[in-house]
Amino acid sequence: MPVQAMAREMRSCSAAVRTDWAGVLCNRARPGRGEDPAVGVVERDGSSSAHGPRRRACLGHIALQTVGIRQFICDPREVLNTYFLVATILLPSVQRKRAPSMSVKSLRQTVQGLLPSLTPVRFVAEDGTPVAKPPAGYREPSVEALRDAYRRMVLGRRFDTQATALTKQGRLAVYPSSRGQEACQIGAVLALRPDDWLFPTYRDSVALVTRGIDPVEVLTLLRGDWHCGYDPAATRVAPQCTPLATQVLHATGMAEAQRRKGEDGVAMALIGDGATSEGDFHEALNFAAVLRAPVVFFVQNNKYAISVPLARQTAAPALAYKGIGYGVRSEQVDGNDLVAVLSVLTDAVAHARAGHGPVLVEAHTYRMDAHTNADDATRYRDAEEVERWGAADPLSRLEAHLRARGALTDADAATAQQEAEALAADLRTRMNADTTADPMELFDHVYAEPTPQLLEQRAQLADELAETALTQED
Ligand SMILES: Cc1ncc(C[n+]2csc(CCOP(=O)(O)OP(=O)(O)O)c2C)c(N)n1
Ligand SMILES: [Mg+2]
Repeated sequence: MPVQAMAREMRSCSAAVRTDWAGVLCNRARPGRGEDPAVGVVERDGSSSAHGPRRRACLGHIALQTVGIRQFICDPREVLNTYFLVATILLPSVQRKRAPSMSVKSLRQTVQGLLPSLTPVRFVAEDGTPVAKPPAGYREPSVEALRDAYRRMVLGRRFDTQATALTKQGRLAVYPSSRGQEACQIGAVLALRPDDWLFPTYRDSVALVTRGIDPVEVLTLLRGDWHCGYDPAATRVAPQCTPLATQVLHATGMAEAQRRKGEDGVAMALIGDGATSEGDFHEALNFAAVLRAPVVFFVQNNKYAISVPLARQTAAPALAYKGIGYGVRSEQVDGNDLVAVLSVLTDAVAHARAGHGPVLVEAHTYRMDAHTNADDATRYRDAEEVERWGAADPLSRLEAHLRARGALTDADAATAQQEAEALAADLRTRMNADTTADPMELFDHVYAEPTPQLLEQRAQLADELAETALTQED
């Protein structure tokens, strides 16, 4: 029966019969099989069941479950959309990608192509000297790119210390410092094109400043006076994400959407070491690999998830190995070596942009400050460890490297410092001004249609504000 005729019939059916129709549609999507309403029925709540002699769900049904399509039974148009999705997109791609059985040789090649290097990729040693043997397969960024990165690192570090100071003055509710992670923050942004997407976490404010977002707008969320200070669509930077790992799925979805629209944009998700234990991280990797979505997962392994050290978070030899089980090409890099981070991420972005699929990069770095200003890190790590990592500081390393190459003078360093001081002074001035936010805006844009509870709370706040205004008048 043609699909349009099915839709006409379904409109006049009861919900129970529509449920069966969905099963028929799923079943029809099964390649090489005829219609059989007794097989593979999707229940109204989205769960699966099978009727009849063959008690197994059909391929179309499995595909639907795989892409997370549930609750599609009640509206015939949704059923049709789903039918088209399965029949025209998913099944052909499943059939196309079904791997013929691999020879041991090609299996070995495939696995080797996914594996990260045994030790983190590094170009520059801690004292700024180039490593004896430059990593094979990676291109060193130009001196101009490194000089630009240095300037941005100086600005980023000054922004970070100023933001921490603002928490002490009560001008910022909370600030998660990324001191020590500047090579990651800046390397990530410099590897992207302006039309690529960035999906940051709460710790990635320096990356946002590097992307060119006004520092006051960057801090708006952490100031607590508006939902997101900047325009994600204009900047192609998603709001900073606090629920761990959710942004990794968003990035994958955005990357896949760009691919389907025929655009060559890439999405990069920034993520912490602890968040790689979240289910969302694994789902995103799996989806991205199956769909070959142009997304780069950039893990900043700063050795702690608040107070939980890495050794209590994972038994993996390195977090980069989490990619290969899903078929995601993976790499690990010295996260305090800007030269290496920029080189590896530029390569990863190019790989994703060329349609070769997602890449997972783990950067080995260290969170020099506490988790946030509200945390006391001395309770769970010793000063000796912090001091050891201080010697691997990414900013002084790049500076020493550039000076040794004759690519940075005292005057250049002083100019960058002056610019950083001006940025900090401007940030102080503007953050010290009282905000003009309307408290009633708190309820806007939460849901498309506000819930009764939200309306009640809104009314309560309006009453309280009106009472306060009256008291102040008296
Ligand atoms: C889903 C979820 N669970 C728990 C938390 C609480 N939480 C906030 S930050 C954090 C630690 C995350 O560590 P990591 O991923 O290593 O990132 P880092 O803070 O080190 O950058 C936790 C557990 C959260 N925000 N979201
Ligand atoms: Mg961490």
